[in-house]
Amino acid sequence: MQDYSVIKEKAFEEIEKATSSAQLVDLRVKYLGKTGEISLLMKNMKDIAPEERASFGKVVNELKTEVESKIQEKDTLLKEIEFKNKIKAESLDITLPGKKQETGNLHPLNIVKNQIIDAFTGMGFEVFEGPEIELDYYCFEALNIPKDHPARDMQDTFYVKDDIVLRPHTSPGQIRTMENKKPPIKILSPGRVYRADDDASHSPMFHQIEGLVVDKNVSLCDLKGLLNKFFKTIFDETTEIRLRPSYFPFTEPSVEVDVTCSKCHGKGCSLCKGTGWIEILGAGIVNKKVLENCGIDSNEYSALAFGLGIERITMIKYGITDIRTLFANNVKFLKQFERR
Ligand code: FA5
Repeated sequence: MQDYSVIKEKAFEEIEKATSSAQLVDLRVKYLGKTGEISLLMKNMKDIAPEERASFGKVVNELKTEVESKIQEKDTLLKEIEFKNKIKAESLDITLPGKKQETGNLHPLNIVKNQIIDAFTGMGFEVFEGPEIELDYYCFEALNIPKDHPARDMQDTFYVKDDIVLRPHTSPGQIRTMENKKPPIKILSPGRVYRADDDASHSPMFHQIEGLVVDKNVSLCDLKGLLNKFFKTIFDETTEIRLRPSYFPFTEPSVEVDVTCSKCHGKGCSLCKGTGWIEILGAGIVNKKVLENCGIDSNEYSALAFGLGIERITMIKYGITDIRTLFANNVKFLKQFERR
């Protein structure tokens, strides 16, 4: 009986002190296993007086049950603690700052291209995009620039083959449209163009937008009115334009169009080299020969055309002084154009 209470006290104390389920497994073996201390008590049965054996057996069995349920109780408690610790270790710390998702934004050239297209589609123009690798015929011949014409040097063209080029302007869009559409025509032809040209204001790859209007009685007045409205929309209401005589083989008369400097508003500054004006595009009344090349009766119809450089307008709008910054992919530079 004495052994009994000593074992019980010791077992309970050790179970109480256990800090893991693994320790409890060891304690179960130590007390209740085949050769465990309580199981060994049973082996003393033969030394017990026969009349006491029944009560001895009962007491040992009770001890077994008590130790077993004590282990069970502690095991449940430890498992609960272990589970809580595991959850705690795996839980998310929602106070940590999140990972920022970087978002892209439109390139300034695309922002301005969209603004230009919006301004013209608002005046009834449709958009037509032609190929960048173009036949010599559409870039030159059909535009009244024959093979031996000195104007071919004007473009500094990249030749792919004798009769295939990287288009040096978007004017082939005029021809491709007039070949496929009957007047009245009002189209814009935006896209990349290529020239062997490279300095702070000229890039070997740049973007133009060609405009073409074919209808009855189209005149230089229509051209001036159209461009006047356009530049007031794209810059601001105070912007004025002026037309200077120029030369393009595909227009007659041809003009160079200037706008009042957006920085000094005509007073003269470094941007406009003191003149108050900035040259912005080439335009004119489409040469009758070009209309005839496309099967359009030049006695019935006349046409106006213009070709503007998107880079130039973007540089003026945002005060960019070197065209190369538009193509350097400097994220800090590009982020300035993020829409807020
Ligand atoms: C032409 O390309 C004519 N096709 C425009 C035209 C269309 C005239 C229809 C008449 C009728 P020009 O070579 O001037 O014209 O170029 C037009 C514009 O493209 C220029 O005003 C300028 O803004 C831009 N540009 C020309 N070369 C470059 C270059 N290397 N880099 C960036 N922009 C350029």
